[in-house]
Amino acid sequence: DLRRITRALLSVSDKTGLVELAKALAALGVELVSTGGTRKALAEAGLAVRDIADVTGFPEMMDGRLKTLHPKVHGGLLAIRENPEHEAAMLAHDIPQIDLLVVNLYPFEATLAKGAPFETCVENIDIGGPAMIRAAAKNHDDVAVLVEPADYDGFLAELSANSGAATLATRRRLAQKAYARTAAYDAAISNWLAGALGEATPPWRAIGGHLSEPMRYGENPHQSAGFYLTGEKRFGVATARQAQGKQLSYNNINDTDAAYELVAEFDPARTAAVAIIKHSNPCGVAEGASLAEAYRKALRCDSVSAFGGIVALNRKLDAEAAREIVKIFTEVIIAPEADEEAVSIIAAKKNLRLLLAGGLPDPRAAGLGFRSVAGGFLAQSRDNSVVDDLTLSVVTKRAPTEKELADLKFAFRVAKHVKSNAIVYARDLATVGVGAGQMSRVDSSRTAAFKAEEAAREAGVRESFAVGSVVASDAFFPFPDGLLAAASAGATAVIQPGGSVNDKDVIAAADEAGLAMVLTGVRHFRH
Ligand code: 93A
Repeated sequence: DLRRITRALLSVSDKTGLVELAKALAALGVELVSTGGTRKALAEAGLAVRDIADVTGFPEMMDGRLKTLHPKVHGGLLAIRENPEHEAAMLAHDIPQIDLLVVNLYPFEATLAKGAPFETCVENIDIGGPAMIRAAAKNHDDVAVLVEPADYDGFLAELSANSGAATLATRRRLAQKAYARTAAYDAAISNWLAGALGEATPPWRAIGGHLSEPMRYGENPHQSAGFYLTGEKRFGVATARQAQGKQLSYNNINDTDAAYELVAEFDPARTAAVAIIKHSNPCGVAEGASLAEAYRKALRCDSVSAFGGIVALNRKLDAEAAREIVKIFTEVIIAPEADEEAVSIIAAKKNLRLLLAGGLPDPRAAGLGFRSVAGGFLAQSRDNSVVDDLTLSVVTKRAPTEKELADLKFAFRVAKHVKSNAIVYARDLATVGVGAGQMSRVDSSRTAAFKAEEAAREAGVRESFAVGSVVASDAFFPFPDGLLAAASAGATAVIQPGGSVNDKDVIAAADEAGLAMVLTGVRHFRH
């Protein structure tokens, strides 16, 4: 299934990596053919390159609208190599075989983003480029197509490994990518025109989205799945660079996102923070003087569940933290960056995936979230409320101490990222018990208190970690029972949205139990 590349047609707007690619191709004995601007760039670099006009026998015309739209070009891309009839047609009409197409399109999206006038946007609609891309991709049995400079190096590596030939697997993968590109390109043009016509673009259309990678399966092996990118300007799992490890699964991506969005709530300029996630819920979150300290504190919350978890860090991964993390089995690590020593420590664990996101997603950013329902889907704006921006009102006789207040804010920050009903016990800027996803808030309180006892037992400490803790609830306590469960577990202060018709009773119960309670006025349901 190998196809040797003998002739390449290069026609690119984005000339990144072009000369390097062309030099490597020329060194492999590949003949280069190009359109005007691309040919000029290659000739200036001293490469021998044939003008496309020389192939078609037609000059470029109509402001470049006609460059490659010609049977000699499309014949060279579409002809089936081992088909006698196709071969005869090529001979009869002097059609040159093209084995590799390198195209990236007129920058329509970038022109639009710059706010260019209507006519300029129209002129930046590429016709010849997508036509060639689609032709080459259709004929991937014989032809390889590159639509993005990021793919040049990998492709060249394959050619050198196979004495100038590309494998069918690669040609097919590139074909899939090629159609994803032309589909996204046309979607951008159609959305823009819809907008110009005054038609409201539905939010999911405005976001667009193109397939980044087909996945081996979905949440379960009998489900198929794909990972789509929206092009939103956010640092996260979708745009992170994978420094090592095998392909991420559907569940890995979901959990890594949960982990990174959570840890991004902690400003790296203020503190180091670590979140450990299992099944999209945190089983440990902590702040610390260093990432290593934060990790140790987070791990203490539920070291059993942390096994096989996802670890997210809000600062550059350093060697000290890396050494702590590799002590137990972890699926994925995600951080903004990593230093060299940390990378080499992680490298010793072949299967551990390391993702470097380049930055943290802004928790205050606008954006959309989706959920499918039978026959449709729901869209809503992101929950971008951050506890630091809220006015916290003390409603009990006793106000929280400074230490309690710091822990309360910490706990509420975490509760936002726990499946409802969410109850989070925190002490010394670390979670000590998390109750997630229960149908009753009292059950979540009990679960969290139980987890705090377990954590203490694991650590060989007699007294539950809930003693001297604070507690956060993602939504109001409808009755005093949930609150009293927390008090009897040993919590001394409470943070919750408030707003129940029974607030008076709940506050009275808090006063009676000597609790300090603050209300946020904002709810963080997450179902
Ligand atoms: O105006 S086009 O739609 N007509 C064409 O026939 C054509 N052929 C290639 N645009 C066309 N292209 C595009 O020109 C390519 O997709 C590429 O983006 C660009 C490269 O032009 P140059 O080599 O002159 O810089």
